Amino acid sequence: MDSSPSPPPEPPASREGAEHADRRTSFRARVARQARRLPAVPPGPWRSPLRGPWLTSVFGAVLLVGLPVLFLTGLLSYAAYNPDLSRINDKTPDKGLLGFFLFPWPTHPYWLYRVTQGVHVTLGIVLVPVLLAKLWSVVPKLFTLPPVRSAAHALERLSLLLLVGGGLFEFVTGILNVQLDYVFPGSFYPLHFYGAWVFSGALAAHVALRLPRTVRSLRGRDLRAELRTPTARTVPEPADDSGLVPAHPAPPTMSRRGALGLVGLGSLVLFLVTAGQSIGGPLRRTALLAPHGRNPGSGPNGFPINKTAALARVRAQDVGEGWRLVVHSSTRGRRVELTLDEVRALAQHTSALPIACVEGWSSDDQHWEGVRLADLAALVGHPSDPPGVFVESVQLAGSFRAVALRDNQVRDPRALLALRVNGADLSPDHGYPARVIVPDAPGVMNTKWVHRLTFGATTFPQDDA
Ligand SMILES: Nc1nc2c(c(=O)[nH]1)N[C@H]1C(S)=C(S)[C@@H](COP(=O)(O)O)O[C@H]1N2
Ligand SMILES: [Mo]
Repeated sequence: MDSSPSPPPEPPASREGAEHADRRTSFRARVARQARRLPAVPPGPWRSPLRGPWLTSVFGAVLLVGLPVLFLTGLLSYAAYNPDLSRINDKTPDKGLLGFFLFPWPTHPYWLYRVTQGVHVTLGIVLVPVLLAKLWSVVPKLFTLPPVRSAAHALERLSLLLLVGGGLFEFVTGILNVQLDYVFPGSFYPLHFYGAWVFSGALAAHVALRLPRTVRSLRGRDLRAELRTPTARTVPEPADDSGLVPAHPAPPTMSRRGALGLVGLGSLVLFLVTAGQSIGGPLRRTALLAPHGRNPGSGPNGFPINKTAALARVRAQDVGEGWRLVVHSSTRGRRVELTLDEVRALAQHTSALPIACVEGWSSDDQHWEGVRLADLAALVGHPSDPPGVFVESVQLAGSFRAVALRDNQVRDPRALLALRVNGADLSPDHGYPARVIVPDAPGVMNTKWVHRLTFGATTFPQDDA
């Protein structure tokens, strides 16, 4: 290696001057200058010349916008389950004070949950490359030695552990749940919910500590100039105390433009192969990553199916000739039992509503036809202002076989016990002979293979206290 030291360049007079100097200085001269300024340390494993506070701050700024949206849409998804209504709906019974934000989920606009949960899942997937890039950019800090230097340092390390661990945990549990279809049946909700609070707490602390520095780093370099800088002119960021800029940088194999482009392209590709499952229409075919959304078949029942009748172990004899709808009022003490023909003889109404699953996929609006929940309430003594209803399916086991609906959901004239969809009987997989469909409710509230409705109850009538 040629090691004749070149004289250090003139100190630049202004920031613009510094940038010009940056661009003129050759990589080797820059490395030599940096090496002289820093204490002699062995090269170490983290030598990418791209690492530095600016690059980290760019990824950080994207996450700073995206993560709060993920957190808020996630909390909305919890509220949409109406967990305060019934322990049957409540997937996080030990949440205590963390349930402070819950509110009765509205039925207007009917597409709200479709949008909030579509955003939650799509954004979560799209942010994965940014999260990984951010972790890559700070990886030297994650492995500093000695691991703990003082009490304050220990606290900082602990908060980093919660931040990095919490972030990875949230992304991994969320994606596994979407991709593998309820891998943690009941337990996903508490895991993801408590994880979100831990992660968001650590994130808030991290942002409070780092925001000023992030803003300074972002101001210190011009993004547009960076996007014009090719690999050949890519030099390390100025050495500082951030611990990110390598003391002994390796020659660049990629520009910052290239790194940002790679991450952006990764996110774009993930967006393109995911978003179709929530946007629907012809774009549904593009949702290559969507477990349910992509190929829903054709015909009136050609929209995505979450659990088939076989998977839910629905027995043929329970949805055949012998099927009866039991409608009951726990407060009026009235009970009627109807055959399918008798349900068909009640006033039939239509409403156009989507199925919007917590997993992020949703169907386009389907044309449902059936009996209003409010009319069924009237049948058992609630002619006006009906209470909520407890809905049970013929399914013998599984966490989605029963659900409690609120009074606002029962009272909405678009809320139906549907018998038909798009002009045909429900298919066995979509809940034949009867299913609930409620505007703006998460998919899970739209119980299929319904056989009993208990107005005024919020749990199984037998074990009502
Ligand atoms: N009885 C019963 N109803 C159910 C389910 C179930 O597993 N069992 N799955 C729910 C979930 S999670 C969703 S997203 C919707 C999906 O309805 P679809 O399969 O007709 O699209 O049904 C809901 N109704
Ligand atoms: Mo669902």
